[in-house]
Amino acid sequence: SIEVPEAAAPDVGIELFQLPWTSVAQECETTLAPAGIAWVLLSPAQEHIAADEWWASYQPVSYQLASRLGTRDEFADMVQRCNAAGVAVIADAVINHMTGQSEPGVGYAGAAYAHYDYPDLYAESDFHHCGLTATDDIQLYKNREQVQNCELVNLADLDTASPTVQATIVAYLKDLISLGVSGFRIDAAKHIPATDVEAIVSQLPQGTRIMSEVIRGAGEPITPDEYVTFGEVFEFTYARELTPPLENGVFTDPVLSDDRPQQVSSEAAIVFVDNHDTERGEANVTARDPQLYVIANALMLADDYGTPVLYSGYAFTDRDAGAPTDADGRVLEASCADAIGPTADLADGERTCVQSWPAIRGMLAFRAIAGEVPRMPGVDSGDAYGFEREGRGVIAVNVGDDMQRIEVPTTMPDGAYCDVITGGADAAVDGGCAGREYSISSGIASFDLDPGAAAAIHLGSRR
Ligand code: AAO
Repeated sequence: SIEVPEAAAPDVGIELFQLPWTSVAQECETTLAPAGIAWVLLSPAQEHIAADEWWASYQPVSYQLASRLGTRDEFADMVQRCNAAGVAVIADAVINHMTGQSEPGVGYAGAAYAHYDYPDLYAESDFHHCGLTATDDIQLYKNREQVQNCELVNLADLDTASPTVQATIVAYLKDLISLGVSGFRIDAAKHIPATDVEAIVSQLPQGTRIMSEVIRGAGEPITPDEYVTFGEVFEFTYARELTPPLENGVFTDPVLSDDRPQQVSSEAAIVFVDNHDTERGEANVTARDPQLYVIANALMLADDYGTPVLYSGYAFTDRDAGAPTDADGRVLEASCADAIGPTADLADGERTCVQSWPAIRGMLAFRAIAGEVPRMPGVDSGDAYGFEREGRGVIAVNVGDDMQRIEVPTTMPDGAYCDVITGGADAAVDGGCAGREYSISSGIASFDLDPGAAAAIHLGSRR
């Protein structure tokens, strides 16, 4: 018999986009913890403008925890329950700006505001008025001063160098930490000088996890690399390199390439196939194409670069459409406990529930067994591609329109193995396989793959 290595501690996160706190708590207990997901990224928790679009969340009106996603009590209860289940909570910190509303208004939870006036929080002098463009809006991403001092799509831009602004932001973040939050996604971090983010972060308890959203843009002066001295960054280049081969069948092997020059170090990188912005924008592979989406996520989870964050959103035809709400505008609860996707035709507003897909759960189990061993050079065979995590697991995918055979050299023991893509986390059952079966013989793992199929086997999935 062969020895199965101990499963590595979970490291993968998941963005539960626009999911109410009561449902997040339930997911932590019923789907995330059982799947071996380490942390959950929330949508913003603070009070926002009263509007139906999902992006209302990104226009803060006050720092009360009162939003369409739930109350302060519900938030506090959710964080406790997630922590108790072993799932850390990462809050989305919208601290670059307040609203983009030119007219005064009243927020979702009743706070009155004007564009540059948020009573008890910020006044006119706390905001930038860059004076560099006609509208004070960012026009040129190649200009650092514009990106960091002008307004992102009319959103009132906080002067984050100001000590009083920093103190207000720090108090808000500390309030979230006091409720048990482990860290923050820093929204629009590119628009906040790295030195300001660092000054804010340095006032938080040590060990607070920081993930800066800095979209790497061609020819732009501000890069994610400026933000890695005090935390992690979302590495947008990863999906841009991962997904085109899934459409054109031309794979370039990252192991054989020059050290992934367009990417931050593996320790600093949060990687993803898509997120709530890119599924409405640049992403060419999303849950709308379930086969390719499984392949992309499987390759990411099998990789030895970065910390993956999965994305669990909802179907839409209108990119602005918010998640379904009740008459008061509260987002409806949803559960993924019984979802066994992927499903090609979800109705608008229905959740994708990737955390419950057997293929995703199977790959999380694969990743736990692969642990820290390196990714070996890939094998190309027509429109199929595969690679080994040395001695621990092998993955192979077929992105073409024809059946494809691919043979991947491996140091795993010869024998019969159960596929975790079709069989899920518990692929090997009662001497048989829950899904498909593949074999390794004379150090070669062989896969006959249908068009659009993926397969993955690991030391723990031996039949
Ligand atoms: C809404 C309305 C606006 C209105 C505004 C105020 O849509 O018309 O003016 O309210 O009333 C979200 C929504 C916005 C929404 C906003 C506020 O997406 O539509 O505006 O809430 O409600 C930039 C930032 C990045 C930001 C991204 C959307 O750098 O930080 O824009 N993402 C975060 C959130 C996002 C949120 C906000 C920030 C605001 O994740 O959900 O907005 O809190 C280039 C640059 C990027 C730049 C994009 C913008 O990217 O590099 O930095 O992101 O352009 O288009 C290729 C290129 C790449 C390029 C990319 C674009 O890949 O290589 O360089 O394409 O996709």
